[in-house]
Amino acid sequence: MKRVLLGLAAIALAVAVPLPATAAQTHPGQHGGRTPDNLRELSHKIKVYIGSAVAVTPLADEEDYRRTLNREFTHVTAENAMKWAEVEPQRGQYTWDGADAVVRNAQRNHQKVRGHTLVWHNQLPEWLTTGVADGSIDAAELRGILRDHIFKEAGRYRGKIRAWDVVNEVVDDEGNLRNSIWLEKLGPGYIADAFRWAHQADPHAKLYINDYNLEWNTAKINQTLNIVKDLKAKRVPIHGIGFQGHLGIQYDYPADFPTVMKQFTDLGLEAAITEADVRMVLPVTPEKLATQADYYKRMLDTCVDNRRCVEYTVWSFTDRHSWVPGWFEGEGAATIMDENLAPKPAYDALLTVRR
Ligand code: 9MR
Repeated sequence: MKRVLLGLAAIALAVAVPLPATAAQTHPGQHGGRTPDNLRELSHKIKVYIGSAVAVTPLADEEDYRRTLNREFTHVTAENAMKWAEVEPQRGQYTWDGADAVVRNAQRNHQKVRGHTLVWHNQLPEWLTTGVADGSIDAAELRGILRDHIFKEAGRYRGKIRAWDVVNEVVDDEGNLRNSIWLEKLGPGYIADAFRWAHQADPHAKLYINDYNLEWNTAKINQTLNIVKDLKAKRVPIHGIGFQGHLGIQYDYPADFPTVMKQFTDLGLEAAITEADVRMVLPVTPEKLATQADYYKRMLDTCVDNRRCVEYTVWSFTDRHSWVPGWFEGEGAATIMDENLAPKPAYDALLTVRR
């Protein structure tokens, strides 16, 4: 039905005949208003950016993937293309092609961009981790390397990135600062340094701290709140809190999430759900898809109900390209569209969300 309507709309536009109002009002929404035809329309209606992670290869090679991405979303995040190992695989040799392609496609399609990510413990280039491990890169040099990296990358995309994940996953599940080369060699001050450098490199970008399990893990929540308070007390430029939103229906929905989000936004931060997906133990059943739809919708409700939550990004929009099956044995089907890009119940549930 939706596709028929879209087809009709395209024909109507082509011959410059306005669609009769009734044709657009065939799906009454739950609060009486018309249900949006797609996520882009929803995004405008609820005034929350709706984003997706983008993978570079399908963006280049798969016409239907590209078309769906550009029709449905008002925000994008490069799933891997902006990570350090991708952009500087050999020391001093930069490969921006993938990241550039994501940004260029976004600009052409009026999508905002989340930069992901400047400082992380994963997907670091081999030359860097090896150099630190064998001692050929000492702490002073490492600090300079991190600074250069942030200035290079955030500087390259200056003015083109709405928000940067400056630091990603810097707290572990026990609530300690994560043990990484950054903490070990540079001490906890690397976090403030990273935000200051990113701000100098791109003064208008919103600068985020981003993490997983932050929707519910109390130890992680408290440590992250402390980091934010400490940075704010030191007048370090931090503007946003990113909740990755990687959920699974075999676990209870994190019902405290709205309260947790408020704890952060009460500190003056804006909020985003940055990597939403909802995995399940296979096989797929209608009941599991219904639960998944409910989890996706509740996350978006949480964002819409908090005035400071500005973005809801899914970590890929199709089961054809999702990190989940490769990481969790026997699990999958975590996204809002199936392998053929057919909308799943989760997609339809998102369209019913209202402010
Ligand atoms: O989806 C990404 C996958 O393709 C990569 O192999 C993986 C490598 O660590 O990273 C995945 O994305 C992660 C994101 O960058 C940070 N939060 C967790 C995401 C899922 O692992």
